[in-house]
Amino acid sequence: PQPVHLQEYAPPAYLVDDVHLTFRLDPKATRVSARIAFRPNPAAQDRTFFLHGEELTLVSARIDGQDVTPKITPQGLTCAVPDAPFTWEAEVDISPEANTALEGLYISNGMYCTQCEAEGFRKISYYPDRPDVMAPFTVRIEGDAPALLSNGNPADSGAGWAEWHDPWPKPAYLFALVAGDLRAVSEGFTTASGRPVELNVWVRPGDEGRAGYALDALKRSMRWDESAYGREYDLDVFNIVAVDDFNMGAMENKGLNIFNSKYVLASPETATDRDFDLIEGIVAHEYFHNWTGNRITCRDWFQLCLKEGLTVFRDQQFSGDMRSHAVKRIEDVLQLRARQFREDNGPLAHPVRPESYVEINNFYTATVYEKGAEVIGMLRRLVGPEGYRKALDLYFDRHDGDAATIEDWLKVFEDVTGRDLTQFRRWYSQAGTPRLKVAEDYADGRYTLHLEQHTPPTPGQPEKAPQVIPVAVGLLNPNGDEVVPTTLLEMTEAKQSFSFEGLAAKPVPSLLRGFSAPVILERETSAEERAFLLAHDTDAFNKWEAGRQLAREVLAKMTTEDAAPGPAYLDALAAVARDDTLDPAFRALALRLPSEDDLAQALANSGITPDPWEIHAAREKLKAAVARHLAEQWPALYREMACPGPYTPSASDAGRRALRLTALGYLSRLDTGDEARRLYAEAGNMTETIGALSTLLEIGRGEEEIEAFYARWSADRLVMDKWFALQTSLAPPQRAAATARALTEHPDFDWKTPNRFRAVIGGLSANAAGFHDPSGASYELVADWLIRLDDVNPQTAARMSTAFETLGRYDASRQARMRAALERIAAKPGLSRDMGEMVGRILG
Ligand code: DPP
Ligand code: ZN
Repeated sequence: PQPVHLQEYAPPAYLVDDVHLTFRLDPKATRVSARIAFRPNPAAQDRTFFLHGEELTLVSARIDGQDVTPKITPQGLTCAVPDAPFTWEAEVDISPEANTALEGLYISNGMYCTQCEAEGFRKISYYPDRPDVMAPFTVRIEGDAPALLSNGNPADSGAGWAEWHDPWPKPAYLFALVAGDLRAVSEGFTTASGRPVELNVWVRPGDEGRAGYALDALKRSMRWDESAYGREYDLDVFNIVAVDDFNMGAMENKGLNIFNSKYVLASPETATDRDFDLIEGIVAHEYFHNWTGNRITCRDWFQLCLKEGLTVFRDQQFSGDMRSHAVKRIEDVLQLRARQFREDNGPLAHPVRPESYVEINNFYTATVYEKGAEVIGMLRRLVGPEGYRKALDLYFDRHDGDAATIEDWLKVFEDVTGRDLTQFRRWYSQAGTPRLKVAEDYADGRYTLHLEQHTPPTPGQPEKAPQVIPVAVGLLNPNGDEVVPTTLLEMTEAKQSFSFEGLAAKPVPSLLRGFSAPVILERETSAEERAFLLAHDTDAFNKWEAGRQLAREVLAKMTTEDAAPGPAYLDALAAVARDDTLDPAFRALALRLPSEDDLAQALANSGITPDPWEIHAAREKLKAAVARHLAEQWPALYREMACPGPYTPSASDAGRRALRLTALGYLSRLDTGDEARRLYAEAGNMTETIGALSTLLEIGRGEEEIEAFYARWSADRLVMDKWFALQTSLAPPQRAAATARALTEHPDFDWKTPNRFRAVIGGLSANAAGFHDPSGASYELVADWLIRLDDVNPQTAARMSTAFETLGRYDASRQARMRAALERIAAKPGLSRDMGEMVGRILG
């Protein structure tokens, strides 16, 4: 398959003024009739009339009422058309039941549902399926389900049919249809200017009791977007639907968001604090797309970060406002490093705005989303909150109704602030994580930081130019007092120095406060200085970061030299554990060790070949050492952090539970799991149940509890996903492959459901030591299942091939085995375009 290039963008030959669709629903043969008003696009050179269409059976086609015979290919059709506005009518048959790829119209648990982003609409109707063709849609659904839903406002309905009208012009990827036996959990909302809106969360009968939190998160998101961005909702209804079979997290279809049920349904008994947190963030994310994505959409798929980076940034701000900014920032950076830095430093590295792709579904990545959000955070830091708000106001004003580009986006910042963003644009075009090397000197009251930036080569980009790096810095004196508050240094050169005058003593710098740029800081410093910052830094992120760096260095030494953990680290940790002036959620984060994959990444970055089994062993040893060093504190902390009263998912209670469960984790290294077993037996909510169970699994116990959990929850699909994922992700390295294999033979392993597949196979890939079993058993198992899934659901299969993206880090023997597994996938007859591209890029 040929790649598509950003450079080759050409405007659409025909524009659409109006779309009418009628669906006569049937599992095997749904008839879709389309009536579309086209007109030649004056801005286009080309006059070829081409409509995308895949896996459609054309029944009839007419232009202005006259039958026509289009020329059909597997990708779409062409037809001779008038050189003037005309009406196109076509009927096609499609088979939702046969659609296992979950793209287009498909059936999940007897319910009809769609997913059109990025290019699924072409499996529903012949259409110019590209985001720069926007039109109002009217949709009629005929079927015998209690709920018949589409985008926009309800227009009319009767027994067995319903009509919807969406007045806002939209691209086809935002089309949605849902039909099934669904119940609405509803509430009213009035926008700032007084528009009444009906909010509905649609769930399967029996799930009504689990929709409340999503509804509440939706109302808070709507209010927040009004006050933080001045953006109001623009239809009479807002529908959210929960569906069990879904490739992604959720989808922002206009007025009809469709969610993976995992990110909607929650009750204290079945969902963890983490689930509640994710539901809040994802409901907000999809809602915020109404302006950043829907009202202003993307010109083409290369501009995906225009809507995703911005919307992630917005949902991060929202969650920070709802909870704690410090904790949210730490969690976001943890994710960024775990997923995006990993991607950016391997064979799949690509710019935030990619310049070519074979299959766009492969570019819904951590780089486009999370690094895309970091780039916006940097912009905001550079222009300040007021400049940012003004630029956004202009963006909404100037581009409402447009399919826009990154150039449009940056131009509003230039126009509002007068800043030249030419160099800043490199953040969109250069892949790879910049390294920022720091040296310093001090003499006569003058302290100078010498900064040097360098970005390693990435596929297709051997040379990199210097980027604009906002470096937020504060200085502390040796007593721990802050002598220079946070100052923003703007680095633009490859090498640059910044001085601070009038300092009485050599200060301790706190660099890259708040993680002010997505870079890797390289600075030689002592464990004592890190411990000092962990104790004294006023910047919460850097306080945590100091502890993290310390832990990483201790772990690296333990892994490569078999050294014992030094007192600087253990004492600093003890101080954090004891400090009840600190937010419990922050303490929990500070007391947790870096993940095994984080350490592998750090070792690889410093030129050492990581051995996942040695890392695992060292981390276990460190856990035991921390457990012993603070032996007296864990039981007390565990007791004190118990939440009185009934469960609430509030940030403060969740923080206490997180600290309590962290204490339990260490405690269990000393009491062989007695306390965890007690908690498992008594737990009144899923957070504690999972906390106790994972603690037991981590120390190689919990067999009885795993059985009991199954007996209690086997009828609950979302809870069972947890049961599967825990076992594969926490299996001891030697047993991981066998555990996963056994679970794939379990009668409840519904492998065609993406959530279940991800729980088992994704759980194994997330078990760093288990996945990198030196025998290659896990590589083989994952490859077998990716090959199998590829026939059924290429999008999900391809996404999960990223398990192999770290190939280059490891020893020759592991590399050879990973390579063999990938080559076996590559050789599969009929390999999908999705998987072909991924495996090809990973193999290089
Ligand atoms: N656009 C969706 C989201 O990021 C993903 N398909 O919310
Ligand atoms: Zn999104």
